[in-house]
Amino acid sequence: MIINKKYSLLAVLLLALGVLLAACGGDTDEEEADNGGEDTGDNTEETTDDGSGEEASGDFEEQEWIFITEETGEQVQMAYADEFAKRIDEKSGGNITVETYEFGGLGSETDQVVQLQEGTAQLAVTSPGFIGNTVKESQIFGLHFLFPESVEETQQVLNESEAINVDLVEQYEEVGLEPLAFWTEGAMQWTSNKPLAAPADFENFKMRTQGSELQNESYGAYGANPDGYSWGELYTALENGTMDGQENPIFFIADASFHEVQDYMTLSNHNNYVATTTVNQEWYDGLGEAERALVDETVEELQSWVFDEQKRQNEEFLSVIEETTEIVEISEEDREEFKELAMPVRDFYRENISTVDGAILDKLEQEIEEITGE
Ligand code: 6CS
Repeated sequence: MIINKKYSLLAVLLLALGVLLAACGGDTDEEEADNGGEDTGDNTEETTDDGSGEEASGDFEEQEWIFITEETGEQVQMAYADEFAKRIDEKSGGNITVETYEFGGLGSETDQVVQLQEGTAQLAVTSPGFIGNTVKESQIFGLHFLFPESVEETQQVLNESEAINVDLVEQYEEVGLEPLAFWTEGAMQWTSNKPLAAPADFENFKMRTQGSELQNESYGAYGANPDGYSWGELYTALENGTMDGQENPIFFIADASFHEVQDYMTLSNHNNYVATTTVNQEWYDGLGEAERALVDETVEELQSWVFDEQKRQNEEFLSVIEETTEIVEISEEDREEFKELAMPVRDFYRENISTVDGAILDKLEQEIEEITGE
């Protein structure tokens, strides 16, 4: 290798010039340390130890990572993946290329989970509704009125919760996946072909979900007929009446144009859309220390970046929806009724979904209480 040749040359020079070099104060060890390890070709930890990542430039072997998402264009997950790719490119001096794939580029949302497990893709943004059959416990994010109504507080819970960042993470690890960060894409709202303001409005309502058992149970509790659908087919399903309505954050409703084929949007804030930066565990564990530090550092930086990005997109897109779609508000009384109907679904989760007898939910409920003070 070029690097070894360089060292050999240096060694010959040192031997030949020994005393002269010492007299000149030439200390090769010191010089090597002074240049921050540059050009050693060795992925040593010190390259990213200062957290800047900048010194790491040129120290990484050339490689390409595949990052898949469930979204397209500039939607939040894609914006996240592209920003991740940009930062990794900069920090690795162009040696690490992250190839980002939109929804559909490598199959359906559930195909993507398999690809991540098999290592065809190294990184992905996954959603509990689609990964819920693989990591049962992740369905916890499908519970309505569990997380705080405030998106800021929800993100705080996602950042700080031990139930999520330790106990739930272990569940992913059991199936060869490593979740690196949980983040919100914003509060979810209902869109519909008739006003949805009270639980009674859901009677026999054909509600689209991502298909997890818990999501279906949550809408069943209001009297709806829920059914799982890929979002790629959802516009047509809403247009032709196969489905009556769906839930999503505002940016996604507008960008996927669901509002064009729905007459109403209820500001329900019944749940947050939680996305997870997930990687193939074997790949992650096999990374050199410097590369792993680069990934960790970048994921960490992106937590506040993506919070601002989802906020911006959700705020901007609200006015687009308002142009064509009637906005429905829920009264305090009706909201309480929704909450009451949603409570028994927590026991359904404990008894039928959880593989740890609801222990993660028990802990999470306590942590949420501590953060919100309610
Ligand atoms: O509703 C869905 O299926 C999609 N919603 C969002 C916010 N992201 C991707 C997901 O597939």
